[in-house]
Amino acid sequence: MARRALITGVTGQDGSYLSEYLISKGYDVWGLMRRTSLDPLVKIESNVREGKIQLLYGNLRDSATLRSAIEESKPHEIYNLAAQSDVGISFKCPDETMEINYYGVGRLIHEAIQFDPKVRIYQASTSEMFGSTKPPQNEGSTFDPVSPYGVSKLKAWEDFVKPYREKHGLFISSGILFNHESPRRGEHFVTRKITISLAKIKLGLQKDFSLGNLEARRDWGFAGDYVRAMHSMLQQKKPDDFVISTGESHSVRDFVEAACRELDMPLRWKGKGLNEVGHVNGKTILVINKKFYRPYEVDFLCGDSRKAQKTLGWKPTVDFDGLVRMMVASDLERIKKTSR
Ligand code: F7E
Repeated sequence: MARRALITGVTGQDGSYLSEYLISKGYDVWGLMRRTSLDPLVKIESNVREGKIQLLYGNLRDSATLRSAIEESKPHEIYNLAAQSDVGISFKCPDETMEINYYGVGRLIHEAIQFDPKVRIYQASTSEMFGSTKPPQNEGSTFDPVSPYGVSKLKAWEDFVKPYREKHGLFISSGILFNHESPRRGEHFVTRKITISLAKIKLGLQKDFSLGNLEARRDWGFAGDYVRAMHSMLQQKKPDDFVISTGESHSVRDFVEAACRELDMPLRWKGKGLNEVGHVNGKTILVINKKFYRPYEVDFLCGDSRKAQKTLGWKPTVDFDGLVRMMVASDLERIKKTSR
């Protein structure tokens, strides 16, 4: 009999890659999605059409919907990928962030174990939990979040994941995932904002764009690699926490420069701080806007994923340059097609 997985947040970047990976492994995949007025299915459309993902309407804010989704899908494994995942927005909407990322986790775990205490649960933790802790960050590092998003994820781990696992013997693993990107990344995250804007500028469809802090450093990996680690965590003998990262850290500025190189755009920087601009062939293509700065910033993330490499046998297959190349090529191609 096929194993059954229920994925919350199935319509997002990670949900789409994970559902494809689990389908390729012979799973029956069920996805929980929120009702919204937009069409959120673009990333998983063909698998839904072909009946490879069964969709259930539900919401981490609503226990009754979680209960019925779990009763219907009867999962062996639950992957909790749904979240208010925008760190910048979390400063503006701290209550909503907490409601989904903290209370939502409590509701889901509670309903899941009522249904079957042996169900295996994956919780999406995040490098934002490390906050201002110095790199390299690993499972033994101190957590010191600086955003409502980081706090909500850390609280969920402290109050639900760790105690349910250690005191009640439940199988709940958490992946402390560092930034993971792809051509399917949401358009408001910095990497995708850069690749879309530069592709449009290259094609003459846009003049310039704005960014905030160029000096923040992130450990950016490929989301397609990271979902393999999520699955592997639930196949282990014991539940645990694992850092998933590439071990390579770059600044936002480095990302802009690498994307410009891919597009053969000779970028020059001029000025300083809020007055800095990026020029290409004498034209300003990039300006700094205070509005994209955060009240508190995580300055430097670089993960040490040796535990995952040793225990899960997991390794990333895409490095920084490969990731930038993949994202730039995909946006350039897509925008060329749609602007014809
Ligand atoms: O920002 C800086 C910004 O929004 C990256 C989420 O998936 O990864 C993600 O969180 C950096 C920050 O991702 C702009 O200040 C500059 O330093 O792409 P981001 P994030 O905040 O690191 C973690 C692991 C998660 O768990 C989260 O859910 O880029 N930055 N200028 C900008 N960021 C944005 N979004 N827009 C700008 O214009």
